[in-house]
Amino acid sequence: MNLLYNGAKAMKLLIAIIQERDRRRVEEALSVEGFFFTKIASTGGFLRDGNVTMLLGVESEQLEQVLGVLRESSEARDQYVSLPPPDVMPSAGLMQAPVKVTVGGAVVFVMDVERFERW
Ligand code: 2BA
Repeated sequence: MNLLYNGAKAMKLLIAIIQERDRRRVEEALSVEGFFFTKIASTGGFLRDGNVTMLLGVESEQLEQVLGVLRESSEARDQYVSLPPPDVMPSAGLMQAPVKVTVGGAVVFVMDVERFERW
């Protein structure tokens, strides 16, 4: 990898939300490919499960490569959730059927980086 700092090359910032179960595989794959990343422990607002949010600064020309690494190392899964949560609506019914939701893969936001400094 040839990451030039201090605004020498156009960069993208990815915010990638990864399922906790894929975390290790994603980290290893990114490291093998030489990508820098920062992990933030996070929680999905809907399922309230732990996930991990990664910040990745990459050269613009590496965007498809890093997306490919994320795609190959994380997988979508079905999870079941009871709606509404019993603590929110205790009288909603005793035997409410769980609802199936498909959780990524990864959820990735890609942004242009106006300027990058490192010292
Ligand atoms: P959660 O909020 O726990 O959502 C888990 C999964 O539940 C979502 O999978 C989606 O399939 C479903 N889901 C979420 N909100 C829903 C709703 N209001 N109604 C019906 N189904 C809903 P993903 O879309 O793969 O999202 C995985 C995780 O990525 C989310 O966990 C959340 O932490 C994050 N995320 C997804 N979209 C986001 C967004 N637009 N902004 C910020 N974070 C997002």
